[in-house]
Amino acid sequence: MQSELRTKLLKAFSEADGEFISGQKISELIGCSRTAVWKHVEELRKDGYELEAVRRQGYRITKKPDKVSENEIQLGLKTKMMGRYIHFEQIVGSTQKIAQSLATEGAVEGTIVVADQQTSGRGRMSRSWYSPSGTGIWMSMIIRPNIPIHSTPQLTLLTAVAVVQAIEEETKLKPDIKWPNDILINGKKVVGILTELQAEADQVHSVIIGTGINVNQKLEEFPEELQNIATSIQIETGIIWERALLIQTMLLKFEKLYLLYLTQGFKPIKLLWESYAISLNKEIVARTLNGSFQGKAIGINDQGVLLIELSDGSIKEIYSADIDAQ
Ligand code: BT5
Repeated sequence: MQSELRTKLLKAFSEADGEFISGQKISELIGCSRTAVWKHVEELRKDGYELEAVRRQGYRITKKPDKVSENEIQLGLKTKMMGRYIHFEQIVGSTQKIAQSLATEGAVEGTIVVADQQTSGRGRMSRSWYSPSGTGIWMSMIIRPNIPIHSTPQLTLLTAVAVVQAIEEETKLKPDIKWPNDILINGKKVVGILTELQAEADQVHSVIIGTGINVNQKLEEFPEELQNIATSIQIETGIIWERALLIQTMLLKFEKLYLLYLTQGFKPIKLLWESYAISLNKEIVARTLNGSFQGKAIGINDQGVLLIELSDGSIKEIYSADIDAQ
């Protein structure tokens, strides 16, 4: 955890939104002497921040380091709830696991766990998620919606919409969503989402939503087996992106959609999701634990379940599967 003073200092810069704040004002806001302000500014510089200091105007931050620790995520974060408590670690096994224990210990809704690197990042069905250092967003969010267990898959779809909106807004790329949890750019996977639950009877205690976003990897940096199926935002744009900024935008989009969901239900989210979905109205094969089903993907129902029209005209509901296009 960072010191309380630093949190206050970054909050002050965040509220100034790129404008100068005088040393005097900072010292009042954070309650320390002007010499102490100068010392803290120097510490920020050591951590890779670039600050401009102008006499009689004060200080402003001109560049943040591409790190994903509390400071970088907090500075400029515009949410009310999401990411207001950040648990950052440089290297972890899986952010999901840490989030699970924090949730059990009573972490507040909106808590996020972020790591620079995961050594055993997880996909669905015990698959692994490649999560190298310094290049991606490996994050788990804890939320506590008052919804029945069977509605929780909707949150995976909601998260997918939030991530697509964030990538679109920041990079101008146009990602697609492949049901249920893949986000693709030019047919290759750039994001994976893993939703896990803590529940009892039909009572959801917490939902842990893990999001892995490939941001700055180069193609040759992916393991060979992923090179044909994975991509990163940098590969698609040729530009290095600031991960913390993408996290902030994603958290803001998520928060807006989540509030919409809590007040108006899944309908508005469903419409948005459908506008980004690529697998709809196409012949697909859904590989599930109970076998494969081939047919036309005709949509999702109000629970977020995929509906496939089989060749005999019957409709099959698919709760969890891998989808291949025909
Ligand atoms: C997913 O699973 O796509 C969910 C991935 C969720 C990862 C996040 S990171 C933060 C949080 N902490 C965790 O431990 N997990 C979550 P699934 O649909 O099962 O896809 C897994 C498959 O995607 C693998 O079998 C690989 O084929 C492929 N894959 C693995 N790493 C990848 C990467 N970095 N980029 C693209 N594809 C990848």
